[in-house]
Formats: sequence, structure tokens, C-alpha cells
Amino acid sequence: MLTALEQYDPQIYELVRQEGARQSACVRLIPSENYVSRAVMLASGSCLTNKYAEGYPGKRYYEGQQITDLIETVARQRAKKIFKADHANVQPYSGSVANLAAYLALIKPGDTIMGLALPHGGHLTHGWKVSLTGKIFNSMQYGVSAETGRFDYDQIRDLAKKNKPKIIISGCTAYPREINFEIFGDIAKEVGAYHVSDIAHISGLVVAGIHKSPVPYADIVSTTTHKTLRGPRGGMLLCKAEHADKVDKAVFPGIQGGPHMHTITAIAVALAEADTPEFVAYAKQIVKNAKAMAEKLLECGFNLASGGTDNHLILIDLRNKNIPGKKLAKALDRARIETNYNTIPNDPAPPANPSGLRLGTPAITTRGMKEEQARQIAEFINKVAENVDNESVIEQVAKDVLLMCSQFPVPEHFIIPNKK
Ligand code: DSN
Repeated sequence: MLTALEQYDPQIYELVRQEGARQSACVRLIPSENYVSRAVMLASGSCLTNKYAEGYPGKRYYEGQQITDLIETVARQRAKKIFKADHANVQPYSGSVANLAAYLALIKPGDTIMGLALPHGGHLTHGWKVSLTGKIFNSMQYGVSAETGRFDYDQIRDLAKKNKPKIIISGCTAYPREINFEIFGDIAKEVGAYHVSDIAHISGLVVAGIHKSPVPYADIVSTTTHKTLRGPRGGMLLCKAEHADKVDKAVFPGIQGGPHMHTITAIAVALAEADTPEFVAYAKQIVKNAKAMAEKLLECGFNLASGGTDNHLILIDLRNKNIPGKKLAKALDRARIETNYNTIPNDPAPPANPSGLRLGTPAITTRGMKEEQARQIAEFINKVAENVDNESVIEQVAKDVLLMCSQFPVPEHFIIPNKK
């Protein structure tokens, strides 16, 4: 396939090659990113991209569905099996669309939803005001405790009793601690709300049994299929049997048209990969690496939101270091360490230049890095933070990172040969 690309469009081939080389020659710590397997990559780029399949297996609006029906059925069965769910919809184009579909399956525009505020680690689509979900629903937001950086479930319960939401959303994009989905489910029941749980970040940890699953405690569970789950970029909804029809109708025809069958094919592959002992070992190592990195960062004098991590991500509060998150993220990028600047709970700085830095270990763990490398990366981060205006030190760190990367090559399909 790459040869064809090179012959037909050398300009784009060269850019794809350069991006492959970039991803190979840096330490990627953005917690929502990963490296997918050769099998997932091939399925994503397969002939299934050519097929329209509006509808669901056995009930499509276009002909020629002999194979697509089989593929989507396999993907749904695999999702139901590994998440232990009654029903799975594998068609959402992304996590954002999946979340919107989950809400519209259960409630009407104008109804009240209650999710975690974006600056506290929630997602745009949990009702943040600039998102459609914050405009078409009456959105109330909860936060994390100012003292602990963790959820104060009593506070969330009080807020729910006061605001009487129709949906309570659990799940986060920048919360480093275990989430008690059972309590979220109880609170929702107490106030007569539905519980929608968005496990986009931790779904790989959930299927591996490293993080407790929300499936028994939520009406609908939403996830992306990449991140820790290590599949293609896509979304998925899991739900109890009673909501199956409403969920399917909300996705199609409610929000989407034709499903991306090439993505669904790759999701099916990723779900099979996640159903293996190797994946469980991978997920365990993600958390071990995050804990080792967090401990070393603490030793280096960094403050961490909530004081550490239970999962794949770390949120550094840089206020004691007096370095804006964006400045450090850019210096780290020059040192071949890829992170993202992020708000911290109750951040006094604006979101465009916040006080935090978000890190995660899914991608480095896929490369085979272990606790030793995680600690070493924390030391690199410290060195850059201490020399944020010193380009020669940053250049030296970049060389050290490159050496480390060469010792932990990315999956071989990622290396696109430079024939020049
Ligand atoms: N943008 C994703 C993340 O980085 O967490 C969430 O959708």
C-alpha cells in the first residue's frame, strides 16, 4: 500500500513517512495516544473504506452487505464479550459523537445533564459550555475537591439532589485516580437520573480488569476505541438490553449516516487483541509505568494533581516551578518528549496557557518501556524544566531521548523506509 502511495503521490507519501519517523524518534506521553498493531492498521486501510452500509446488520438501506454484516456482527459480539455488556453499538465515528448519541438516546434537548467540568478533567462533551452538549442541554457541572484533587462523592450527591439532572455523567480525560462507578450509579438512582459513563481513557484498563468496569452500574457506557484500548480512531456504546433500541436509533439515523466500515473492521481486530493475556500484561504495565514516573516526578519536586496516579495518566501542577504548562510542553517537544499542556483543577491561569502538563504511559508501554525507562523519562522532564530557556541542555536531552527510542523501537509497520 505504501509503495502505491509513494508512486502515486510522493508528496503525501513523504509527509506520512516523516510523521512515522517523528513518532518513532520521540517519547510520546500524550495519554490519549498509542501505537496500533500492524493488523489494526491494515484493517483500517482496507477495501472496507469503499462500502456504504447505512443501517445495522440484517437491516441496511444499501445492497452488497454480505460481508459488512458479518464484520459488524463480529465487532459487536467481541465488544459485548470483553466488556460483558448486553448490547454494543460500534458505529459512532468518535467518542464525542458517541456521547451525544448516549444523551439523545435517553433524554431530550433542554433536559439537565451533570458532568465533570472540563478544567477539572472532564470532556468538552460532558456539557462544557462551548460544546453542543453545553448548548442543547441545561448543563450543570461538578468538580474535584480543592483539597484532595479527587472526587468528593458527597458533594456530587448534594449537587445532584439540588439540580435534579436527568443524566449524570461519570468519566474523565484528566483524572489520575480510580473512579467509583458504583457510587455514581447509586447517586443517579437516588435522584432518578440515568448514569452515562465515558471510559474513553481507561477502557483498555477496564477490559484488562485493572480498573473496575462501569458496565454493571451505568445505563450506557461510552468509549473511544483508541487510547488505552489501542484500536483505530473511533467510538463505541455499550448498554443494557432495555436501552439497545434507543441507542441504535440515536446513532443511526439520529446523528450519523453511513458507518465507517473500515474503522469497524479495525475495531473488531483491536477487540480480539484486547481479549488476550498479552493485553492484560500490557495494561498492567501501563499503570506500573505511570506510578514509577509519578514517584520520580515527586522526588524531583513536582506537584501532582491528587498527589499521584492510579491509572495511565499524570497531571503535573507546575505552579511551584513557576513555568507555564505551554512553555514546558514546547520545550519538551524540542527535547523529543511529546506531552500536552492542560488545566489543573481550579487553575488560576487561562485554558490557553494553563498551569498543568498532562502525561500518560500507553504509548511508551506499547514500545516495551518499563519502570526504569519511565523513571528516566521523569528525570529528562525535570532536566528540561530546570533548563527551560537553555537550548543546549534541551538539545542534549533530545539526543538522550533519541538513544532511548532506538533501544525501544516502535512496532515495525511504523517504520516507513526512506528510499532517498
Ligand atoms: N482529546 C482527548 C484527550 O486527549 O483526552 C479526549 O477526547
